[in-house]
Amino acid sequence: MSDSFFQRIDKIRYEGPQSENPLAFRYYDKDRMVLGKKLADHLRVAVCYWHTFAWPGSDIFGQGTFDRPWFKISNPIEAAELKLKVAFEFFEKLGSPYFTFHDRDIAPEGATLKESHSNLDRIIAQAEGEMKRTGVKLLWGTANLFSNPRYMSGAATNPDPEVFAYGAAQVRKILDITHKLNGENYVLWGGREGYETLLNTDMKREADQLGRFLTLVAEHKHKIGFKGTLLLEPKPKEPTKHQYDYDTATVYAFLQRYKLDREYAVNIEANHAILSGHTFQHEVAYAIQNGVFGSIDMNRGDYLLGWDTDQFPNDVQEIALVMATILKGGGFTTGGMNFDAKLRRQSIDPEDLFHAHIGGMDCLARGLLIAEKMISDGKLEAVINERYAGWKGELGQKILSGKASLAELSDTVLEKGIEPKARSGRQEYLENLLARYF
Ligand code: XUL
Ligand code: CO
Repeated sequence: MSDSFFQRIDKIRYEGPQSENPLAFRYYDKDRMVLGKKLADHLRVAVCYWHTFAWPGSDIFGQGTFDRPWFKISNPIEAAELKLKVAFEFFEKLGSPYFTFHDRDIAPEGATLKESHSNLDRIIAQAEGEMKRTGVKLLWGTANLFSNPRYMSGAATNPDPEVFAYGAAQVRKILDITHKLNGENYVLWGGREGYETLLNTDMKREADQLGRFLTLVAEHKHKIGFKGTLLLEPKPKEPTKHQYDYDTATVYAFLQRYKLDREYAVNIEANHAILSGHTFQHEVAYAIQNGVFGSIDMNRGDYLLGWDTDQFPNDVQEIALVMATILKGGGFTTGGMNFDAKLRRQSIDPEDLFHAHIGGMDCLARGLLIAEKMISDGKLEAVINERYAGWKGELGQKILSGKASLAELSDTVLEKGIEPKARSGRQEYLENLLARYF
């Protein structure tokens, strides 16, 4: 492929931590066995289409900075075809087992929905060929229900039912396509399902509309026999001032209220977690403990900025804690680690896309290997077990099993003269213990 976009780059290989080669993996050793499973099968890495190939490097103050040949082609179908070729060249050279896309990233929107559908059919036929040729699989598909002006007041939560129906038509099409491509999940992110002001918003009505929409999607999933997982992606704000899918706890309560908690799991994004005032690990742990953990949108935010900067992850300690939480929860089933991450707009060279993903994959691999050590030696776990040990005793069991009333507990405390002794939470000891793994 001498005329290829990434012609200066060969297939990225694992060379080990000593390597000085910036275009090699130092930790992502895909076949290495970790707790009985290959490293790559733990991480299930995906490259996203939108930031990597569709975004031109623009921001609210400036135009695109990336010089990509497909941005210069005036025929949008031809541009999509070139973009597809380059995307698969990238997945292949990087060695990412999965990719993810929105309908409008992969094929251009037409003048009518019919035209948009036929554009998709044409490009998806080629994507199928590329997937077969390379063995790269689809982690999830999704619909863009937020860019077109018709969605400015939301899709499912729009005051106009015609917009709801249009969004439903878009989701039906891309869910069918995701099924056809053997996608392992389908994602719904409520891009503009929220509000700017309650002066013009009936929040209760909008929640019912969203519940209806998600029910229709679940029904369609079963009708077509799609076996993948439906995922909702929480985010507290941006683009709207208040998004309804605020965080995992909010989404879980919503799902229960509309009897959808068995139909949907969550796709947790690291940057969205911190925007909602939680740590990334908190969101993952909350989802696991409630049985709705699905997948990860892997990136990082900037603690000084209040918006979604979508940077590539580089904090090994954070990833190790998250990986340990995921491993203890049983690991991914259909989910994986999708890099919903983008270059900085000054990183204009094709190589920068590789540096970003190589660094991200190495960070995940390193975090996984550290999590393996944490879990295998069990030192952190032992402190937690010891801290709650009282609940295994007679009193603890009596309380938990519901066998003691409030009055009986009161009598017990008074009769036995119970005066609890405070015990240290040992946070600094534990932080020092944690530091030893790095
Ligand atoms: C936006 C975001 C989306 C979803 C898919 O913040 O994360 O790209 O992941 O629509
Ligand atoms: Co995301």
